Amino acid sequence: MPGFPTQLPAGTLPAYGGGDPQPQVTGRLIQNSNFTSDFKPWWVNAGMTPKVDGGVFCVNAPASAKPWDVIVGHNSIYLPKGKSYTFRFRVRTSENVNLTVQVAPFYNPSNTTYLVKYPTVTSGAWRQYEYTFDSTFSAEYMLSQVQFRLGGSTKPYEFCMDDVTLNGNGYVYQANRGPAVKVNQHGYLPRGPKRATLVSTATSPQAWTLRRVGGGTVATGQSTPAGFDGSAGASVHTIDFGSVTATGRFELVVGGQASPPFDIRTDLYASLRSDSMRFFYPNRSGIAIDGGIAGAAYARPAGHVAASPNGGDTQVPCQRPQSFMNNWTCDYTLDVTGGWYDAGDHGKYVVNGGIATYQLLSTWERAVAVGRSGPLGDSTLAIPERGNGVPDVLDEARWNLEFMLKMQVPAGKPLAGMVHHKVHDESWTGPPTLPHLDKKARQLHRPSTAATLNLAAVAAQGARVYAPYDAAFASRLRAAAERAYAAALANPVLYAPRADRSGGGPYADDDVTDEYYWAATQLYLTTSSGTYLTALRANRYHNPAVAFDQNGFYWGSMAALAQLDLARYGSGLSERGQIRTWVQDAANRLISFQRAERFGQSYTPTSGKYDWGSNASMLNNQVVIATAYDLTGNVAYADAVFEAFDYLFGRNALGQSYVTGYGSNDAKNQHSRWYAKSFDATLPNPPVGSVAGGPNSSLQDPLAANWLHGCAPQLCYVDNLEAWSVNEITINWNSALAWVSAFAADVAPIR
Ligand SMILES: [Ca+2]
Ligand SMILES: [Ca+2]
Ligand SMILES: [Ca+2]
Repeated sequence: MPGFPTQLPAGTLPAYGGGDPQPQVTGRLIQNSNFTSDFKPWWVNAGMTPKVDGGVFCVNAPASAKPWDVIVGHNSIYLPKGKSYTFRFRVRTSENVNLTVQVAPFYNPSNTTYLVKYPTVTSGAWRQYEYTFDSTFSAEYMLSQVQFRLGGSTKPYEFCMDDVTLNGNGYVYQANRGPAVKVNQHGYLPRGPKRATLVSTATSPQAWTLRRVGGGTVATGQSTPAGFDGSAGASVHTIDFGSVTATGRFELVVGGQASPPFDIRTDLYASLRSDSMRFFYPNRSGIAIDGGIAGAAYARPAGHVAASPNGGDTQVPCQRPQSFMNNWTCDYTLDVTGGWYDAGDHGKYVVNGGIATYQLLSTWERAVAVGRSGPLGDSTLAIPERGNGVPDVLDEARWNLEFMLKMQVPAGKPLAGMVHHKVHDESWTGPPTLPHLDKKARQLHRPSTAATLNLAAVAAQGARVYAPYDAAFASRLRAAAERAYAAALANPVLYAPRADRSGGGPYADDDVTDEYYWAATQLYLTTSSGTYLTALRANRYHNPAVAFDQNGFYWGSMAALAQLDLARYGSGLSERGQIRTWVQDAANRLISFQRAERFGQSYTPTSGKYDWGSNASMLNNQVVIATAYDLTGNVAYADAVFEAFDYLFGRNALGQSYVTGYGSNDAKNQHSRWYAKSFDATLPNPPVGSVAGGPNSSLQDPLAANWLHGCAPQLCYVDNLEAWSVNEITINWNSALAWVSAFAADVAPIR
């Protein structure tokens, strides 16, 4: 075997915390019963403002027609089936009123209730109530909600409550982690690395057998005890069966327990190269999705076009003045139809659209550079632009690049040349909501320096990539890129506020030095202009060991991508040799951590906590390592990329494959308003090839916070649509999967 990279730094792992999840249910079905300081997580409608005073929750309920016109509610209550509950509370009202009190499913199209009572409350004094009910549904658990319906009173009145408790058993989630032998459920390459991880407290080596599914033994060996793994919260052994080169379908057996089956074959990644791009077409905005192309289950009318309930994205006004952005607004509307929906909602964001578009273009640019562009050419993807003479990956990327161009502020207007940060609904919708049924008003958000530099970078890259296919488009892109870059220089610190999060994520980024580096790099690579060369050389990221971060690059941290492209394509740079060394050093460092990890993961977060989208961080680290392979031909880098796929395809503490349609226990209930089969059986799961964000130690959604509290990093995941902080899908994560899959498909046959 050719040599491993030499002089690896020591791969010291961080102190991973946590262990088995400890569901936070006992006594906490109502998370705020006493109102000692705050009213959250209770919510209200009808424009009311709750106040907590003297340990009591109060609101002024307006006069209204129907009980449900005025509601005080509490979400995120997970009830198991077949249990008994007692609901107690005290209320005081300033008028005699009839209340409706109910416990019901959160998603409740048929108006089911487990408890519904209509107490008549006499004004003035505190009244105590107590009701019992049973959870009589057939599902294993139900996400439920408590409501006090205060509407239907002819007079406005004050409603106060306290000591609100719901006693009974909460739902206790227990993951089925599958067999103790964790393998890459998709498969291994005949000549690639082949390792598995055994979860076991045994201190001595354990005998393993590799056998053909339905056949005989192919190899045997002994595991290597590897100690306690903090990322998994468990003691583990590693198993190396790399000497096996036989092809077929196999299982690995330890102590009589068989792993999930897996393949050993060379063409493992050929289908993933195109499947990983299936996510984009059904996520397009502004075009009807053709079931004959995307698959019948994905057919839907065009979203956010003129015929849409909210008028779509044809004439979108600016956000109404908000204090957190100095009351900025504008006097124009823009047609910002098209583009991709960012994730499982209907928002369209320039910064994560930017990295996603860039990564698709980069997939193509790399393939051309290494002489393997054929499998990404025309008529290779399931998109409407098959057969138009243009490589399909460029057709798909153009759908979003055209949208990004539309987000640029027109000439003659304030901040002309800058780019609006995002467009989305004024408040959040809930799942399921298909794009063409979205009723909420759309708004353009204030331009940002980050979004402007994203357009500069991606349009500059596009100008060289599209030039052989559409010279007019290429020159339009170059002009937009130069105009954006100049506008960013004139408005260098216009940051997106963190508070701008109603109806869409803020995508805040207060360091745009890396975006300047990326934009100057792309403009230089396209134009060869000394102006951009001087700018990129002056950037603080143009130095050893600062552009790369072991946590992985992402939409807010782009310096690594600039340096990878300078290493590949910066042939005019006198320092290109040094830059290539910087890339290799970054890859070597990642590999040193990967070898210290016990599940093959190319992700070792400095904090010891897995981030939101940890799988994408892992994939983006694979991009760095893959680039080192392209620069050097050292097969150790290719093998590190392949081994990192082990983790993503099931060699992890949960035995979970994170790519839909790949592996026997694959993620398929990712958070989405239209790939929402678990909410509505007539809707599909996400397309084959969709990667879930994956374990996230911070558990920001209510389901994950309830079910997974205390989890070791790898255990902070559940394949549930409601668990959006661990199970999202996004364009900028699937673009990473697409890039690495194309690399793997190219390199696997020559490994
Ligand atoms: Ca109280
Ligand atoms: Ca095409
Ligand atoms: Ca940044």
